[in-house]
Amino acid sequence: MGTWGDFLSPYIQAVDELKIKFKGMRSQFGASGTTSPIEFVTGRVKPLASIYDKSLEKGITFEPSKKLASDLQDIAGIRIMCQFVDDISTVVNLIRQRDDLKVVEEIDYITFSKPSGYRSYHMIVAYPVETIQGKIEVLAEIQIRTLAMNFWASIEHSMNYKYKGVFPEEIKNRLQNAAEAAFKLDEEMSSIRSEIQEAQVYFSEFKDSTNPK
Ligand code: 0O2
Repeated sequence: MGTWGDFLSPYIQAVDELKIKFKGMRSQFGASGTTSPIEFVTGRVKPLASIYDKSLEKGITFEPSKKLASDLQDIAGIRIMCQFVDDISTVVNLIRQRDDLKVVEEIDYITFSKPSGYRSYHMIVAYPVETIQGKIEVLAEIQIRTLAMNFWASIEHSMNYKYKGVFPEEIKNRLQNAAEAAFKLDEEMSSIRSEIQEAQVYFSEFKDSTNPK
Protein backbone atom coordinates (compact mmCIF):
# COMPACT_ATOMS: atom_id res chain seq x y z
CA MET A 1 0.00 0.00 0.00
CA GLY A 2 1.39 3.43 -0.98
CA THR A 3 1.42 6.54 1.15
CA TRP A 4 -1.37 9.11 1.37
CA GLY A 5 0.96 11.47 -0.49
CA ASP A 6 1.21 9.04 -3.44
CA PHE A 7 -2.53 8.37 -3.33
CA LEU A 8 -3.55 12.04 -3.33
CA SER A 9 -1.00 13.24 -5.87
CA PRO A 10 -3.06 12.45 -9.03
CA TYR A 11 -6.11 14.09 -7.40
CA ILE A 12 -4.09 17.27 -6.84
CA GLN A 13 -3.07 17.20 -10.50
CA ALA A 14 -6.65 16.52 -11.64
CA VAL A 15 -8.02 19.47 -9.65
CA ASP A 16 -5.28 21.80 -10.96
CA GLU A 17 -5.85 20.71 -14.57
CA LEU A 18 -9.64 20.83 -14.43
CA LYS A 19 -9.58 24.29 -12.83
CA ILE A 20 -7.37 25.57 -15.66
CA LYS A 21 -9.62 23.96 -18.28
CA PHE A 22 -12.87 25.41 -16.92
CA LYS A 23 -11.31 28.82 -16.36
CA GLY A 24 -10.09 28.53 -19.96
CA MET A 25 -13.67 27.96 -21.09
CA ARG A 26 -14.68 31.20 -19.39
CA SER A 27 -11.88 33.11 -21.12
CA GLN A 28 -12.83 31.60 -24.49
CA PHE A 29 -16.39 32.89 -24.13
CA GLY A 30 -15.02 36.31 -23.21
CA ALA A 31 -12.63 36.34 -26.17
CA SER A 32 -15.40 35.37 -28.59
CA GLY A 33 -17.57 38.22 -27.31
CA THR A 34 -20.20 35.83 -25.91
CA THR A 35 -21.42 36.06 -22.33
CA SER A 36 -19.88 33.22 -20.35
CA PRO A 37 -22.22 30.75 -18.61
CA ILE A 38 -19.37 30.31 -16.10
CA GLU A 39 -18.94 33.08 -13.53
CA PHE A 40 -16.07 31.52 -11.55
CA VAL A 41 -14.46 28.19 -10.79
CA THR A 42 -12.98 26.78 -7.58
CA GLY A 43 -11.47 23.43 -6.73
CA ARG A 44 -10.07 21.50 -3.81
CA VAL A 45 -8.72 18.11 -2.86
CA LYS A 46 -10.70 16.78 0.09
CA PRO A 47 -8.64 17.25 3.26
CA LEU A 48 -7.52 13.99 4.94
CA ALA A 49 -9.67 14.79 8.00
CA SER A 50 -12.78 14.95 5.78
CA ILE A 51 -11.73 11.76 3.94
CA TYR A 52 -11.48 10.12 7.36
CA ASP A 53 -14.96 11.35 8.43
CA LYS A 54 -16.57 10.25 5.16
CA SER A 55 -14.90 6.81 5.15
CA LEU A 56 -16.13 6.29 8.71
CA GLU A 57 -19.64 7.40 7.68
CA LYS A 58 -19.63 5.02 4.69
CA GLY A 59 -18.00 2.14 6.57
CA ILE A 60 -14.90 2.04 4.35
CA THR A 61 -11.48 1.32 5.83
CA PHE A 62 -9.49 4.56 6.06
CA GLU A 63 -6.48 3.64 3.93
CA PRO A 64 -5.19 4.74 0.53
CA SER A 65 -6.82 1.96 -1.51
CA LYS A 66 -8.68 1.25 -4.78
CA LYS A 67 -11.86 0.72 -2.73
CA LEU A 68 -11.60 4.17 -1.14
CA ALA A 69 -10.89 5.71 -4.58
CA SER A 70 -14.01 4.13 -6.10
CA ASP A 71 -16.33 4.68 -3.10
CA LEU A 72 -15.36 8.28 -2.32
CA GLN A 73 -16.19 10.07 -5.52
CA ASP A 74 -15.46 13.59 -4.36
CA ILE A 75 -11.80 13.43 -3.30
CA ALA A 76 -11.22 15.76 -6.25
CA GLY A 77 -13.87 18.48 -6.23
CA ILE A 78 -14.54 21.25 -8.73
CA ARG A 79 -17.22 23.90 -8.29
CA ILE A 80 -18.52 25.94 -11.20
CA MET A 81 -20.59 28.99 -10.34
CA CYS A 82 -23.07 30.46 -12.82
CA GLN A 83 -25.06 33.70 -12.80
CA PHE A 84 -28.33 32.18 -14.00
CA VAL A 85 -30.09 28.84 -13.52
CA ASP A 86 -30.25 28.33 -17.33
CA ASP A 87 -26.45 28.60 -17.51
CA ILE A 88 -26.19 25.37 -15.50
CA SER A 89 -27.60 23.19 -18.32
CA THR A 90 -25.32 24.99 -20.80
CA VAL A 91 -22.31 24.08 -18.66
CA VAL A 92 -23.58 20.50 -18.16
CA ASN A 93 -23.87 20.06 -21.94
CA LEU A 94 -20.39 21.49 -22.50
CA ILE A 95 -18.99 18.98 -20.00
CA ARG A 96 -20.90 16.05 -21.58
CA GLN A 97 -19.33 16.92 -24.96
CA ARG A 98 -15.73 16.89 -23.74
CA ASP A 99 -13.31 14.21 -24.92
CA ASP A 100 -10.87 14.59 -22.04
CA LEU A 101 -13.22 13.16 -19.39
CA LYS A 102 -16.02 10.63 -19.07
CA VAL A 103 -19.24 11.42 -17.21
CA VAL A 104 -20.07 8.44 -15.01
CA GLU A 105 -22.98 9.84 -13.01
CA GLU A 106 -25.21 12.91 -12.82
CA ILE A 107 -27.30 13.95 -9.84
CA ASP A 108 -29.82 16.75 -10.26
CA TYR A 109 -30.26 18.35 -6.84
CA ILE A 110 -31.85 21.36 -8.56
CA THR A 111 -35.04 19.69 -9.77
CA PHE A 112 -34.97 17.46 -6.68
CA SER A 113 -33.48 19.59 -3.91
CA LYS A 114 -32.22 17.86 -0.76
CA PRO A 115 -34.42 17.98 2.38
CA SER A 116 -31.91 20.50 3.82
CA GLY A 117 -32.78 22.87 0.95
CA TYR A 118 -29.48 22.17 -0.89
CA ARG A 119 -29.54 22.77 -4.63
CA SER A 120 -26.76 22.06 -7.10
CA TYR A 121 -26.10 19.89 -10.17
CA HIS A 122 -23.50 17.18 -9.55
CA MET A 123 -21.51 15.35 -12.19
CA ILE A 124 -19.11 12.54 -11.34
CA VAL A 125 -16.45 12.28 -14.00
CA ALA A 126 -13.56 9.92 -14.66
CA TYR A 127 -10.53 11.98 -15.53
CA PRO A 128 -7.21 10.55 -16.81
CA VAL A 129 -4.09 12.03 -15.29
CA GLU A 130 -0.74 11.50 -17.01
CA THR A 131 1.99 10.69 -14.51
CA ILE A 132 5.59 9.45 -14.81
CA GLN A 133 4.23 5.99 -13.93
CA GLY A 134 1.68 6.18 -16.75
CA LYS A 135 -1.99 7.12 -16.96
CA ILE A 136 -4.11 7.07 -13.78
CA GLU A 137 -7.86 7.60 -14.00
CA VAL A 138 -9.34 9.40 -11.01
CA LEU A 139 -12.93 10.29 -10.15
CA ALA A 140 -13.84 13.93 -9.65
CA GLU A 141 -17.08 15.55 -8.55
CA ILE A 142 -18.10 18.68 -10.42
CA GLN A 143 -20.74 20.75 -8.64
CA ILE A 144 -22.49 23.31 -10.85
CA ARG A 145 -24.65 25.93 -9.14
CA THR A 146 -25.77 29.54 -9.26
CA LEU A 147 -24.20 32.24 -7.13
CA ALA A 148 -27.32 32.23 -4.92
CA MET A 149 -27.18 28.42 -4.47
CA ASN A 150 -23.49 28.75 -3.63
CA PHE A 151 -24.14 31.48 -1.07
CA TRP A 152 -26.71 29.28 0.67
CA ALA A 153 -24.53 26.13 0.54
CA SER A 154 -21.47 27.94 1.95
CA ILE A 155 -23.43 29.31 4.89
CA GLU A 156 -25.18 26.02 5.58
CA HIS A 157 -21.89 24.12 5.33
CA SER A 158 -20.22 26.28 7.99
CA MET A 159 -23.34 26.06 10.22
CA ASN A 160 -23.14 22.29 9.81
CA TYR A 161 -19.70 22.35 11.39
CA LYS A 162 -20.99 24.37 14.31
CA TYR A 163 -24.00 22.10 14.94
CA LYS A 164 -22.27 18.88 13.75
CA GLY A 165 -25.11 18.15 11.35
CA VAL A 166 -27.86 18.34 13.98
CA PHE A 167 -29.56 21.70 13.60
CA PRO A 168 -32.03 23.05 16.16
CA GLU A 169 -35.53 22.92 14.58
CA GLU A 170 -35.75 26.72 14.22
CA ILE A 171 -32.39 27.00 12.43
CA LYS A 172 -33.34 24.10 10.15
CA ASN A 173 -36.59 25.83 9.19
CA ARG A 174 -34.88 29.16 8.65
CA LEU A 175 -32.25 27.53 6.42
CA GLN A 176 -35.00 25.86 4.39
CA ASN A 177 -36.75 29.25 4.05
CA ALA A 178 -33.44 30.84 3.04
CA ALA A 179 -32.97 28.14 0.37
CA GLU A 180 -36.42 28.96 -1.04
CA ALA A 181 -35.60 32.69 -0.95
CA ALA A 182 -32.35 31.99 -2.85
CA PHE A 183 -34.30 30.03 -5.45
CA LYS A 184 -36.82 32.89 -5.76
CA LEU A 185 -33.90 35.29 -6.27
CA ASP A 186 -32.62 33.03 -9.08
CA GLU A 187 -36.08 33.04 -10.68
CA GLU A 188 -36.37 36.83 -10.46
CA MET A 189 -32.88 37.33 -11.93
CA SER A 190 -33.69 34.89 -14.75
CA SER A 191 -36.79 36.87 -15.62
CA ILE A 192 -34.68 40.00 -16.28
CA ARG A 193 -31.69 38.12 -17.68
CA SER A 194 -31.48 39.98 -20.99
CA GLU A 195 -31.65 43.38 -19.23
CA ILE A 196 -28.85 42.33 -16.84
CA GLN A 197 -26.64 40.97 -19.60
CA GLU A 198 -27.05 44.11 -21.74
CA ALA A 199 -26.04 46.19 -18.73
CA GLN A 200 -23.00 43.96 -18.09
CA VAL A 201 -21.79 44.27 -21.71
CA TYR A 202 -22.26 48.05 -21.53
CA PHE A 203 -20.42 48.18 -18.17
CA SER A 204 -17.43 46.07 -19.30
CA GLU A 205 -17.07 48.16 -22.50
CA PHE A 206 -17.19 51.31 -20.37
CA LYS A 207 -14.51 49.89 -18.01
CA ASP A 208 -12.28 48.93 -20.98
CA SER A 209 -12.58 52.39 -22.50
CA THR A 210 -11.60 54.14 -19.25
CA ASN A 211 -8.72 51.75 -18.34
CA PRO A 212 -5.31 53.15 -19.33
CA LYS A 213 -3.75 50.81 -21.92
P1 0O2 B 1 -17.38 18.96 1.39
O1 0O2 B 1 -16.73 19.58 2.58
O2 0O2 B 1 -17.98 19.96 0.46
O3 0O2 B 1 -16.48 17.99 0.70
P2 0O2 B 1 -23.46 11.31 1.08
O4 0O2 B 1 -22.35 12.29 1.41
O5 0O2 B 1 -23.10 9.88 1.28
O6 0O2 B 1 -24.78 11.73 1.66
P3 0O2 B 1 -22.63 11.49 -1.57
O7 0O2 B 1 -23.17 10.75 -2.76
O8 0O2 B 1 -21.26 11.19 -1.08
O9 0O2 B 1 -23.71 11.39 -0.44
O10 0O2 B 1 -22.59 12.98 -1.88
P4 0O2 B 1 -23.73 14.04 -2.16
O11 0O2 B 1 -24.89 13.94 -1.26
O12 0O2 B 1 -24.01 14.02 -3.61
O13 0O2 B 1 -22.96 15.33 -1.71
C1 0O2 B 1 -21.60 15.48 -1.86
C2 0O2 B 1 -21.25 16.93 -1.66
O14 0O2 B 1 -22.32 17.80 -2.06
C3 0O2 B 1 -20.98 17.32 -0.22
O15 0O2 B 1 -19.69 16.99 0.13
C4 0O2 B 1 -21.23 18.82 -0.25
O16 0O2 B 1 -20.16 19.50 -0.89
C5 0O2 B 1 -22.44 18.90 -1.16
N1 0O2 B 1 -23.68 18.77 -0.40
C6 0O2 B 1 -24.56 17.75 -0.44
N2 0O2 B 1 -25.60 17.97 0.36
C7 0O2 B 1 -25.40 19.17 0.96
C8 0O2 B 1 -26.14 19.96 1.90
O17 0O2 B 1 -27.22 19.60 2.37
N3 0O2 B 1 -25.57 21.15 2.25
C9 0O2 B 1 -24.39 21.60 1.76
N4 0O2 B 1 -23.94 22.79 2.18
N5 0O2 B 1 -23.67 20.87 0.87
C10 0O2 B 1 -24.16 19.69 0.48
P5 0O2 B 1 -19.28 16.83 1.65
O18 0O2 B 1 -18.28 15.74 1.73
O19 0O2 B 1 -20.47 16.71 2.52
O20 0O2 B 1 -18.61 18.18 2.01
